[in-house]
Order: sequence, then C-alpha cells, then structure tokens
Amino acid sequence: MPSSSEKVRVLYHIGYRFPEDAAVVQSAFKSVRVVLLCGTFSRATKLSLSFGPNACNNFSRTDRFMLLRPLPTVLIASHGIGLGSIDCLLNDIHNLLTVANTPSYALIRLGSSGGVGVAPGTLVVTRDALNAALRPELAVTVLGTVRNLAARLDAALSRQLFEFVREHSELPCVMGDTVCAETFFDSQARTDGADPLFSHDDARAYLQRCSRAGVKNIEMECLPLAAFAHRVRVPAAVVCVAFIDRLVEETPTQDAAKLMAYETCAVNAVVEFVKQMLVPPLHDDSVACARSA
Ligand code: R2B
Repeated sequence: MPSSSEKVRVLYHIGYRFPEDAAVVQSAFKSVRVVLLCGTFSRATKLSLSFGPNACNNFSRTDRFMLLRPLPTVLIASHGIGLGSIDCLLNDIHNLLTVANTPSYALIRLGSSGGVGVAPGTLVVTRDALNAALRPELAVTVLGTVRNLAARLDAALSRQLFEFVREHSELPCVMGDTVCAETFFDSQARTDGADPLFSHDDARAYLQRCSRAGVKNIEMECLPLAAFAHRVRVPAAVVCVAFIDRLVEETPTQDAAKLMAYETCAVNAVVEFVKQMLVPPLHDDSVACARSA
C-alpha cells in the first residue's frame, strides 16, 4: 500500500480530491476559524443566513452534506443523524482544513434534543458527552476489537458558550451532561418505535436515572463529536435546544411554530456568540467559490 502522503486523497462525502483541488481549497478555507455543525440542511441555511447575505453558496460537491461559508472565518455544515454520518463529515472537514493550512479551528454543534427534567425551549450546553450507559467514551469496533475512545469537549469553550447564551438568549439556559444515543428509538428509551424492547415504566426509570446522574438532555451526535475533537485536539462545544421534557412526554406536543421559534432563538444566540467571541472583525468578505472552480 502507498503511504498516506503518496496517496491521492479523496474527500468522498463532500466531493474534493487532492492534489487537484488543493489550491482552490486553500483559497476558500484557509481563514476558517469556527465550524458550526447542525443536523439538517434547513438549519444550516438558517444559521448561515443569520451571518449575512453571502450565505447560501454551498461548497459541498455532493448531496450528502451542506457546507456553507457565510464569512471567511465561519464554515457551517449539516451532519445528518447519528454517529456514522457525523463521523464521515468530521473526518472530511478536518482533512479539508488540513489541506487548506487552516492554523486552528473550533467546532460547535447546535442541535435539537429531548430534554431530561428541563422545560421545552430550554438551551442545554453540554458539560460531558456520555454514552447511553452514562460513560464519557465512544465504543467503536476497530479491526474486530471494541475500543473505547475518550470523548472530551473543551471545558473553557463550553463554559464561555454557556455564559454567553445564558446572558444573551431569551430562552432559559442550563449546563449539564448530554446522553448521546446510538439509535433514535431503543437507545433514546422511546417506546414508539416499531417493536419496543421495553415497557414505558422501564423507559421512565432509565430517564429518571439519567436525570439523577446530572443528564439534562439526549441527542445522537455529541459523543462522536467529543471523541473526534479530543483525538485531533480541536476544541469543541455543544448546545442543543430541548423540544420536550422526556420525563414528562415522549413526543413533542407543542405546535411546529413554537418549536421553530425555539430553534430561531438558539440560532441567533449561537451566531451572536460566534460573531462576538470567536471571530475577529472581518475585512475580507470575498466568497471564493470552490464548488464551481
Ligand atoms: C436530534 O434530532 C435528530 C433525531 O431526530 C438527531 O440528529 C438528534 O441528535
């Protein structure tokens, strides 16, 4: 096998190939300092438009993920649902920014989640990302052996994000642990899947155990994000809006407009945080277009 330095590198899921695309990637992404991650295309677009009008140029060359760069310093990416999806994206983005010679960057995920003992519309900044067994590690089967990878978010960045959001958002904001579930139904203690493995009472007992352990919400990506960030030494933080309180209900009962309003408040708070705290005032507002190059 050729060594990785001799290999042609293909970022398969965002559609870049090196060495061919190296120059265009350097011009488009070298100045990136913050990567904002969210699940869906529509949330990525909303985040991006909140930075300004240059926002909707999609730098991804595939339809797997969206990559927007509303400012030279800010990259926004949609990651889809769960471990497999976000792991592909994180690897591709890190390799992209490595080729771009980006000196350093931070990762911030803005997600939705089920709250645990917090009211719908609460923003939860993650202290520790935990697996569903409440441990801060990600189990991955590597070469046939299960390895438990340490998952660590950046404590200083998380605290800074929490303090900013608490002060600047109309939504209530708490800091606490987040359980990252492997699957939407079973691992999130939901009994509304096709064939639930446990009773409603079992689910409630688990959620109460989570709550007693300091868990404030459940989602599906914080753990691979924390494990990846720790592994490549990039600071990362996670903030999610809770759409329901799982100690009270399993499915959102609030209307869609209300949930959308929560999302908008969360987007505004994170965009302000990035603008005020993480990126310097901008001079170069040119939008280099790697996609069409
Ligand atoms: C929150 O919502 C999605 C599942 O509906 C998942 O990506 C998550 O973490």
